[in-house]
Amino acid sequence: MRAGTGALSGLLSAGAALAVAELGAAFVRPEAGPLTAVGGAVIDRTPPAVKDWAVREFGTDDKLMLQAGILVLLALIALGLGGLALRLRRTAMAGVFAFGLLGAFAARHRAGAGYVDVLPSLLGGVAGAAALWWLTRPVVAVRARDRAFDRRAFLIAAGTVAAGSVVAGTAGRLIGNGRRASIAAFRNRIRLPAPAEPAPPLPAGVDLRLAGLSSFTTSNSDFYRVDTALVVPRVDVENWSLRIHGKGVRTPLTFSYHDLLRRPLIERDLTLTCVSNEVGGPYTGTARWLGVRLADLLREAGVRPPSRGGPADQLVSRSTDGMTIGTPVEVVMDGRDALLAIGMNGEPLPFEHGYPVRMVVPGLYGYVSACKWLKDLELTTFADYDAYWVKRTWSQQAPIKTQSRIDTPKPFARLRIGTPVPIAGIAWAQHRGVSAVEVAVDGGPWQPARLAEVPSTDTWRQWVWEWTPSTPGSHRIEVRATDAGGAVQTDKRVGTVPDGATGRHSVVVTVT
Ligand SMILES: Nc1nc2c(c(=O)[nH]1)N[C@H]1C(S)=C(S)[C@@H](COP(=O)(O)O)O[C@H]1N2
Ligand SMILES: [Mo]
Repeated sequence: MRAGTGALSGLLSAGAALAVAELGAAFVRPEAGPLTAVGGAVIDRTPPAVKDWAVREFGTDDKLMLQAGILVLLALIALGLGGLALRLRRTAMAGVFAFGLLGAFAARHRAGAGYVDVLPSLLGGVAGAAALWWLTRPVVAVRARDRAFDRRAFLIAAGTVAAGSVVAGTAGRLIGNGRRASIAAFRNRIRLPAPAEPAPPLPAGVDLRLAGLSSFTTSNSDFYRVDTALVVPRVDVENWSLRIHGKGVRTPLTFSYHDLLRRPLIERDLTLTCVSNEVGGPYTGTARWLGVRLADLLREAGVRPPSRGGPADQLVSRSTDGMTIGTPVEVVMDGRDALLAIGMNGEPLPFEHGYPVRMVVPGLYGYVSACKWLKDLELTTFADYDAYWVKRTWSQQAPIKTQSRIDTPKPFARLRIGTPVPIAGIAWAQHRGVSAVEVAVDGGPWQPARLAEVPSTDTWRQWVWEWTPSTPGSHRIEVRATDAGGAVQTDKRVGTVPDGATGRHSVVVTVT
């Protein structure tokens, strides 16, 4: 009975603390909520190998798992503090408040946080401690005055705290959702201008249209998502601007969203790939991006590339959620289609993919080029500054490595002897281009695959090779690509850290 009272008091107090804090965060900003702030701090401190494992194991649900983990841990601690409160009430109250302090500390150290960001967690801590004080009153009264336990008083306190938490939590949700909905409504009303330079029409043969083969263009809903954001930022463009400044900038520039929309826009089909993609993995996609040529903006700001005497060799992009990404200035200004993208497959960037503005640079992995929710571009040097992932053991420079993937047949597919089947997939070596793909069965001779058309060297390329199985049993099908420079994709297996996986994808099938 007593233990139950303590446990329930602990849980209810923790619930009250969280609910009040989340209500406060609805007024301050979503990132100031303790769950988001602490979760973000955990993500930033997670060793790359563990992060890689989580992305692999849980995919896009990795963040959900993290928050569930934090909640379970909090519940366990709350149970402990509730028990403690029966004997050491003040200590337990201080314990609850300490968690408020922890949340406040995490919130204060999030990117872009101000002093107000500590308020939600502090208020939550006070509310939690007060709830614990009230809930444990009947128990304390028993000890102090040798009276029977006042069950009625406890139930009233418990009911009130629970109801209050639900009201506060719901109000926080509603306010937050209202703000998110109004930003979504704004995004829905945006009419993207026609491009000054439309994408070259896709050649008729870009898509082999085979069952099981990735389509040439990836829809926005199918496009992979990799980022550290616990809540997908919903940027209010009326309070947003993009700044260009730093070393070697003659004229610092600031653009509003509308400034960018008014500029000449170019449209390009580009393939984006994540460095965390394992051999054969899913973290790559191709979209038609609409945006401003980044090199034009840099030239307007007076930036020169290092090869023409510019003092800055690194362009650091910063997002509204505190991500930093470092890209070689030389690459951005070498004439390739490096974009500040505002459109993706005919619509404003989806929130998940960086609305209102993101970078896309053909030929580089996303973590060194593709900053989403962009708000700041700073010219600096690689010697002076390490961006987010570089501080976490990834390489400063990371051009795309040549890769190929078998999309069909799937592993362990059953094939019929004597019946031809298409072996098909995609290969990529952005900005160099793919010039050949070959397939080998059971380590036999390499057979040339037929390549689909491509609009440029900046996209992946579909390929197909027809195979007629002639012997029953298990067979291993392997693929390799050759880039336009004639370099054959290596079979040497390396992991994703520090600059991208290598090795060859293969699929084992059963022939009967
Ligand atoms: N703000 C922000 N931008 C980011 C990231 C991030 O974590 N935060 N991740 C980068 C990485 S690692 C990749 S691979 C691409 C993925 O872009 P996508 O989610 O639109 O596919 O975004 C890049 N831009
Ligand atoms: Mo990535």
